[in-house]
This record gives sequence, structure tokens and C-alpha cells, in this order.
Amino acid sequence: MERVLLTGAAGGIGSGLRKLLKPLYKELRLSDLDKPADLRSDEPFIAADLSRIEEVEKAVDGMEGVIHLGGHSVEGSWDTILQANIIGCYNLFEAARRRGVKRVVFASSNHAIGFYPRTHPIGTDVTVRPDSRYGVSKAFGEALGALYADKHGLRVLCLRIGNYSDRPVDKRRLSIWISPEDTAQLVRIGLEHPELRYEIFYGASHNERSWWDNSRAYDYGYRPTGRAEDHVAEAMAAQARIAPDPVADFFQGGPFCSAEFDGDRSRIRK
Ligand code: 15L
Repeated sequence: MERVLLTGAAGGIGSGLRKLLKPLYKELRLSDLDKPADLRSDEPFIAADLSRIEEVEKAVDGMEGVIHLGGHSVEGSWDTILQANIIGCYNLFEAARRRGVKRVVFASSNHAIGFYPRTHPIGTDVTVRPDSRYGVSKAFGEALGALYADKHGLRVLCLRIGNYSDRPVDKRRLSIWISPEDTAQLVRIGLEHPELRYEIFYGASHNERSWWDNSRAYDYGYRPTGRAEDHVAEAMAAQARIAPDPVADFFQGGPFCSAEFDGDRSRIRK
């Protein structure tokens, strides 16, 4: 694997990953709607709007692998999600197929399964329970990845990313946090592991409070170095400043679950 495209390069995860991955690949091409403000002269960049397939095809041209972080990274209006994450994700996989890309690492999200209660530990083989239009778009991306893997032989890794950050910032994030270095480690498995065909992994560091069985990632050699419990005091101090929210505090997806919530409150145990 020598030529890799990183979409969403100007975003939070993209900005961290491009620095960690640059030394590892001969060409790490960056793409986003606009150039990252701190783009260096040795970083190739191509602007692309994911909702325009001809622009996406140009961005993936000549690449062996794609790390697809692009799109809208939180809840948004239906039209925003439709253009950036549904049409955009389809365009990415279809452009990859047309241009002979071999592997795609797709940034899915914990919000594809956000409506599982925190008391219900899950693996990656459960039915999706999205907590938002954004979460639905991530489940859609996982399904597209499976289609392109089974039908067209693309190798695809979907990372259900928890919360990417230097450290876990509240109680919920102690369960779902992933460090930049562990994210890079998982991306490398997606781009390089010889046996990988199609997998879903949780994008999580070594978190003692995790709700997720991430054994598939460990089977592929994942050995996270980030430990959420090293930051427990700070995270709990931050949590003390957040107002309690019975819906957000009950489900794995947190505030994505309570936003617009007018469902069955009797499901929520005290
Ligand atoms: C996500 O998927 C978002 O991209 C990120 O901004 C956080 O909200 C994260 O989930 C989270 O659940 O903490």
C-alpha cells in the first residue's frame, strides 16, 4: 500500500491522522471541500465535493486505498445528511470501484448503534439501532461497504468510531474514547492486513468501562495503547459540570439520543 487518499482531511480526525500516517505511505493525498488551513507544501491536496461523483473520481484516481472520513460528522438536517453522507458515501464507494481502488476504510460511528442501552454490551454483529439521521447514514455506509466487498471484491473496514480525542472528556467518553495513535493503528489494519475482506471494528482504545466487544479487531492484531482510566479524574470532574439528562445518560449514544426525543420514556430505567 503506497498511494492513499484521505477524505475529510480538514476535519478533526483528518487533521490528526494526516500527521501520523504521512511517514507511512509514499503518497498520502488529502481531500476535502477546502484546503486545511495548515496544509504543507509536501502534502498533495485535491478539493472535492462528495456529492459530485466526477469530483470524487478525480480525487480517488490512481489511489490504492482510501480512508473515508469525509462528510458531515454530527447530526444535521435531512438534506445535509443526504448530500454529504448518503449520496457522498455512495459516490465514494462507486468512484473507488470505477477507478480500481483496492481498499476503503470507512469512518462509521457509534451513533449507528446509539440506542443500545449502556447496560447492554454489544459486539459488531448486532442489528443497528441508529440514534439520529447521522447514525442512519453511518449504518448506510456500513451496508454499502458490505455490498462493494461482496459484489465487487473491494476490501472494506468500517470503524465504528467512539470519540476521537487526545483524552476522554466526560463519563460517557470513558467508555468510548479512542486516541489518535490507536485510530491510526486501526486504519493501518484496514489498509494493509492481508486477510481483511469486510469487517466492522469499534474505534475504541483500551477502555475498562467499554460497552463493546471489539474482539474482531484484536483478532486482526489490534493492540491499543490508550487507556481511558488514566484520565478518569479529569473526565469525571468535567462530567460533574454537565446537567443530568435521563435519555442521554441511559443510552450509548448520549445526547444524540435525547435530541428531538419524544419516544417511549418507560424504556428508560432509573
Ligand atoms: C461522532 O460520531 C461525532 O463525529 C463526534 O463529533 C462525537 O460526537 C462522537 O460521535 C461522540 O459520540 O462522542
